[in-house]
Order: sequence, then C-alpha cells, then structure tokens
Amino acid sequence: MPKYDLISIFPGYFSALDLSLIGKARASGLVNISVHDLRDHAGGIHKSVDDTPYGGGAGMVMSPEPWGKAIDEVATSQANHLVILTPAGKKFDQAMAQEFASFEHLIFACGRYEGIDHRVTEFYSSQPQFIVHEVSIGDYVLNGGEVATLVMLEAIIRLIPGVLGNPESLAEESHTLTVEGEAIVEYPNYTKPVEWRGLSVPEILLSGNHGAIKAYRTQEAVKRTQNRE
Ligand code: 6GU
Repeated sequence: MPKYDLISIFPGYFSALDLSLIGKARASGLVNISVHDLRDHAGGIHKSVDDTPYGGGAGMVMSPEPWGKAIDEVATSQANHLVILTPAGKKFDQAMAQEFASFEHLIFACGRYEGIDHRVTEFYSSQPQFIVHEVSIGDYVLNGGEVATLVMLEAIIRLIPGVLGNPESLAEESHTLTVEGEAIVEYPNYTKPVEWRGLSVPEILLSGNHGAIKAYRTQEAVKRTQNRE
C-alpha cells in the first residue's frame, strides 16, 4: 500500500484527509497517510523552526536542522520521493499526479514563511535513496505548502486502483480526454429535470443516437478547452 508522510508545523490542516473518498481509502487500507509535526524536531525552549535570512530581506526562513531530523525519521531504505512544496517548483498537473500515483512512498515537506533553507533540497538531492521534487500547484502565492499538499493528495489518491467506485469515470474526465494527442477538458454535463429555469437540456443528448452524442460532446469539450486558454 502506498505510504504518504506529511511534515508540517500545522498538522491540523490534514484533518480533511479523514473525510470522503480519501478517508474511506485510508480506512479500507488502500493508502497509508502519516502526519508529523515538524516542531517535534525543533530545539531550544522556544521550539523555534525558523530564523532570519542570510543576506537580509523580509520574512523568515525555515531552519534546515528540524527538517533534516524529520525527513530522516520517515525515510526508508527504498526509494524516497521527497516533495518540497514551493511556489518556485515545477507546476503540478495531471501527468505529475499519474507519475506520483505510481510511487510507493512520498514524503511531503510543507514549508511556511519564505520557504525552507535551500540546503535541504541540495542535501537530499545528493542522497541516492532520495528523489527530490520541488513542486508548486500554480502561479499564485500561498502561506505554506499544506493546502498544496491536500490538492496533490486528492489528485493522486483518486488514481490509486480501488479508490474510485467506478474506474471508468477516470478515463472520461477532464485532462485525460484527448483529441489528436492534445489534452482537453470535459464536456458539459446535464441531468434531470429536462427543463430548469427556462433552460433546456441540449436536444441531441435525449436522442439516443450514441454516435451523434459522442461527436457533440467532443465538439463542446474542444470549445471549452479553447475558451480556457
Ligand atoms: Cl507548493 N507553496 C506556496 N507557499 N505557495 C504556492 C505553492 C506552494 N504552489 C502555489 N503557490
């Protein structure tokens, strides 16, 4: 079963992982998620995990020592995929979710403030049993990596075999549909009633003509994809 170790100074963020599909996946033994408090590895009476940046500048930087201890504690002798959450990282997308869903062990290092001392990335990149991934979830700034980790885990865990009730929905949804090799978003969906607030369901979807419906959906999905860009 895949193992996810999450390291943060705000472990409370991850209570959402008890809910819904992910909560069920954990309860039924499809994934193993452990949350670790970085402060357990902080030293001194103040249990401080950050300090002022060398070279000056605003904000605080997370100290390497607590991170090193926390990561070493969860590391195994197998391949350790260390995900360091930072707005400067490679942008997370569906292809990365698929890649990460194939890994047996992921460690998520959730930085706060102005990020983690860069030697943490450098050190673990030099260790043969570690593969370091600096990841961002998009071009905007969050206060820390916790919410980004929740986003990534939701995208990853639903791809684990057995997690989704109906695995066919995986193939049909946004970003996995392709037209001539290009990823397109999902077509619009409708359910009952056939008329709502003066708006009707497109006639063709009621026709029972599966070929025509398929062509219509592809056309609408391509339109949506173009409008997004
Ligand atoms: Cl991973 N961290 C922070 N702090 N901000 C972000 C992000 C990560 N991804 C997008 N913005």
